[in-house]
Amino acid sequence: MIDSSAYSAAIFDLDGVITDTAPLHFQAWKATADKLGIEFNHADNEQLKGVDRMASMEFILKLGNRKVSDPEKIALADEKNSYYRQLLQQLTSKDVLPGVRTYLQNLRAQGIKIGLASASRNAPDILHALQLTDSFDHIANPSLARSKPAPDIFLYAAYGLGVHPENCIAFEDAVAGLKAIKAAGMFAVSVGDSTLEAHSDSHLNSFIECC
Ligand code: B16
Ligand code: MG
Repeated sequence: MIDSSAYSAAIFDLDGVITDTAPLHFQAWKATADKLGIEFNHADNEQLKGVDRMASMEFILKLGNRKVSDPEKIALADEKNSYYRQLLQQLTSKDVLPGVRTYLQNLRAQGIKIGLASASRNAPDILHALQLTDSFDHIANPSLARSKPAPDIFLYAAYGLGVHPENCIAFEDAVAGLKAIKAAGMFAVSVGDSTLEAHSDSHLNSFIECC
């Protein structure tokens, strides 16, 4: 059981914690990989959780032992993002993962500040589609942050909330993200796959356990 009342702020990763966009990322990256003639499967997609867009593009090119120019790489990543954003149009408030909405309401009722620390540049639009924008006090901007496992995005979220990192609890579904939380000096909670427990201070299979 997580005792969030011991903290002044709770910071959340988005993809895999608040909602599951991994299948949509997979569909869009698969289209890019197919176009390049590169084999790309679900296990490969798992490696991309918490990894930012350009690093994901580079991972796929490396998978196929392919080299392309920088402008071509950017064009391919932009094309993937356009397709991903089309797929995001199917997201609704029903796609919030079980227990999350109630947990966010409980945190707010306890006066605990709520922040978002996602690598996704699409995060504000995803929160809007999920009808969760008003549940967050601050959304950290990933564009100036070094990628997870660097602590930057979690530190930006804490700064935006005006809370010292050691008074923050943070939730993640990816190893790189859990490393980022620990590097930021926060209490790390892994969500989902039980193998993540090795990298966190506490584990939740689902937020249903908090309701
Ligand atoms: P975008 P998170 C991450 O979000 C996803 O896990 C990862 O698969 C994705 O490549 C990354 O966002 C960037 O997303 O292309 O939308 O900017 O888990 O940090 O919330
Ligand atoms: Mg994630």
